[in-house]
Amino acid sequence: MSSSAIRHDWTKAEIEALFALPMNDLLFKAHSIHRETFDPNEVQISRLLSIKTGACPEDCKYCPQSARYDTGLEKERLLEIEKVITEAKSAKAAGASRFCMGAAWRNPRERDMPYLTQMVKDVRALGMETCMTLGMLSPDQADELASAGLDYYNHNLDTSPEYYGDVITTRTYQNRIDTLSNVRASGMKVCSGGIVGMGEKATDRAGLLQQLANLEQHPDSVPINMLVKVAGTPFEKIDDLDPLEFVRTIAVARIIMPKSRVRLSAGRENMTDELQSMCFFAGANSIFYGCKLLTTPNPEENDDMTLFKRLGLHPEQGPSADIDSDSALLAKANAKKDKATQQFFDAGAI
Ligand code: SAM
Ligand code: DTB
Ligand code: SF4
Repeated sequence: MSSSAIRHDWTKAEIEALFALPMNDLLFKAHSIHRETFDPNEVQISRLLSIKTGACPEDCKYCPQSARYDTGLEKERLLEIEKVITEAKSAKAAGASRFCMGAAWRNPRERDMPYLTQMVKDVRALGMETCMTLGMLSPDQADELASAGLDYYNHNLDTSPEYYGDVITTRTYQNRIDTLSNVRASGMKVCSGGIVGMGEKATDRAGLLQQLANLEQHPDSVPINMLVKVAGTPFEKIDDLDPLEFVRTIAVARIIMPKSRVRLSAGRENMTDELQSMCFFAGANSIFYGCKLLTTPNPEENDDMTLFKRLGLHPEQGPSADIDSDSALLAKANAKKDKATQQFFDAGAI
C-alpha cells in the first residue's frame, strides 16, 4: 500500500500520534507524501474578494463581520457585477488562477441567486477558476451555482465538534456538514477547512482534521487559517498559538488528505517568511494572494513574489477562457497563461 492511500477511517488516536511525532519525522513524512502527488515547487494562487461585507447575523466569535460585535467595520451591500469583474481581471493579471468571492451571510436569499449565477458566469468567462463562500446552501441553491459553472464552494467546519459550541451558537456543526453534502451532490468541488489559534486544545485540532478526512470524499481544497485577532471580537485577546503547532497542523492535513490542496490561508500577515517556508515544506500548496483577505490585511503581492523567488516556488497555471473548448483553442490559451505567469514574475523583479 502506498503511503498516501486515501482513507476515510482515521481515528483520533492515529491523528494525535501523527501530531506527536518528532518534528523532523513529521515533516519528512508529510513532505514525502506531498511529492507523490504534487510538484513540490508549485503553489496555487487564489484571490479573495468580499462581495458583501459586514452586518452578518451569525455570532462566529472570531469574525469581524458579525453584526453582534463592534469592530468598526464599514458594511457594504452586494457589489455590482461590473466591480467584481474589474477585480477579477486585476487578480488574473497579477497571476491568480482562482477567484474566490465571499459574502457575510448566514445563507444567500433566493432573490440573490440570479445575480450570483451571473457573477459566476462572467468571472469564469475570464478564464479563471471560480469559488464562492456564501454561508449555508440548500440542495437547489448548490445545483443552481453548479449549473452556472461555479468550480468550488468554500464552507469551513472551523473547529472540532467538541469545541464548536464555544465558537458559534447560531448554526450547528451538522448544518455545516449538510451544506458540504449539498455542495458535493451538486458536482462542485468542495473547499473546507478551519481555523486554529482560537484557544482550542491540541485534541480539537486533531478533531477538526479527523472530521475533514473522514468526509465521504476529502475536500478538494483544505484552507487552514490562523486566527486573525480582530479588535472588538470575543477572540481579540486569545493567547497566541505556538507557530510550530500551526506547521504540525499543515503537515498532518497533508498526510491524511494526501491529494487535497492544503491552503495556507488567513494569518500569513503575521507569519515570518521562515514559518511560511516550513508550511510549504510541510505540504501547503495554495495561498490567498493580494494585500487583503475579506476585510483584514494579507501580505503585499511584492512580498509574496519575493518569497516565491527566494524559495524557487512558482504559481500553478490556471484554466483558460477556452476551458471547455477544443485543443487548438486550449493551446492558444496556454500561451496566454504562460504570459500571465511571466508577468507575475516580471512584475515582482527584485
Ligand atoms: N459567511 C460565510 C460563512 O461563514 O460560511 C462565508 C464567509 S466567512 C468570513 C468564511 C470563513 O472565513 C469562515 O468560515 C472562517 O473560517 C474564516 N474567517 C473569518 N474570520 C476569520 C478570522 N478572523 N481569522 C481567520 N479566519 C477567519
Ligand atoms: C477561508 O478559509 N479563509 C478565507 C476564505 N476561506 C473565505 C477567509 C479569511 C477571512 C479572514 C478574516 C477577514 O479578512 O475578514
Ligand atoms: Fe457571518 Fe461568515 Fe463571519 Fe460567521 S464567519 S459571522 S457566518 S461572515
